[in-house]
Amino acid sequence: MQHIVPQARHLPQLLLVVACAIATAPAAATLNTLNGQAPLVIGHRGASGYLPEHTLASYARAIDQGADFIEPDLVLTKDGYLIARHEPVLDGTTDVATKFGSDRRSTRLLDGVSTTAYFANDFTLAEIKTLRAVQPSAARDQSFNGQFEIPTLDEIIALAQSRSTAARNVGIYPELKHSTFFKQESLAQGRSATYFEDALVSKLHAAYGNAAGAPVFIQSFESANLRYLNGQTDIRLVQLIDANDVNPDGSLDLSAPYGQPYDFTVANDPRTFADLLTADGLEFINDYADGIGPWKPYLVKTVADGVDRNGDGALTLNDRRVDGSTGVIELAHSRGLLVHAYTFRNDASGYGFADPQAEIEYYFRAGVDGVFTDFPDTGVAALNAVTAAVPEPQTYALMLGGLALMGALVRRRR
Ligand SMILES: [Ca+2]
Ligand SMILES: [Ca+2]
Repeated sequence: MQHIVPQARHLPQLLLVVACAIATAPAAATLNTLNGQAPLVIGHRGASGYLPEHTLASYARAIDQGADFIEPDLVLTKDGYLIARHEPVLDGTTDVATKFGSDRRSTRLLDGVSTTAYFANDFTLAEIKTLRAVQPSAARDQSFNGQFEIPTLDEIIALAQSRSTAARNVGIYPELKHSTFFKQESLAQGRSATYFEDALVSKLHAAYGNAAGAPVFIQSFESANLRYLNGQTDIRLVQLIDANDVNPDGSLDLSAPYGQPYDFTVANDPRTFADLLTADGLEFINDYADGIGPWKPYLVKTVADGVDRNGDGALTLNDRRVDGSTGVIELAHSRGLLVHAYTFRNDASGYGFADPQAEIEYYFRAGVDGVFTDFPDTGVAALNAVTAAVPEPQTYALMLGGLALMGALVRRRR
């Protein structure tokens, strides 16, 4: 007769198996995120390492690869539509120069820098829809150039919602680009000073409702626009934190225009982005935002100490010595702020890491709540590697159940 329950004579072996399983099980709850949940993989400009950035194809690829959020950068057209481009400047990421004459270029001050270019805000949406995206990085795949339109926010929301299921929400993480610039442009066109922000909130509330639980984060490098939005919406807000460069000793280079929010520059507020990551700065942010989005060298200190760590005969940023957390993640978490770090790329410097997946795993273990990456598949692989080390609660339940069964059989034997 076959026994479903183990026979008593097998007890010593079974007890040994259970004991070994428990002894080899990794330590529980090693995630150091704010809320203990798995960190987010944010598809930066979509899966922009693979396809031209800020196209529906790029966002769809990010979703295919398992990204939790897709990240559109937003700018305004002349006729007031929100479209996805990293900059109001169209030159680098579209074929605009092949379709419109140079008479359509203009010179404007963009965050204090005189810039001559094709500006999105000089073109109607109908004109922009005649453009096609191109891959701005010469080192990346150019074979998709000319295939994809410039998407509107409406189209991006429709994509994210159509790809969401009961089991998986695909969120959007829109960035307001250059709010001070668009404030001036809107006023010049007879619109309200907050037309840009109001247009975004109106679209988001229509699509998701006015709810902190919406699968949406609004992000900006500026601060005044986020403080304004805090009074307009319950949707979560993230203060981005920039710098110009990282110094050999690991400190940040805060040269203009990347050293402080541009609205601070206009308002003669002397605080730098680094100041915003002190205890006082994080208290300030905590008054209006739900999280911070710092450039990654703010979170993990790396030092250029002249050692060729990967032995390839060249000294690169990847060789920098990794000195661990700067304390910013811990300080932000102590204030209840999420930390989403940018940008992780397979084909660019890892600042102390030659292996891009190992770099993301390091940041996940350090406790970041999300990463912006051009290669969402690498982010998902890193997430799987880190969370695989944390046993599921069911595993423990099975182990405890097994032990209880053993105990009962031992008692019956007596
Ligand atoms: Ca962005
Ligand atoms: Ca090297």
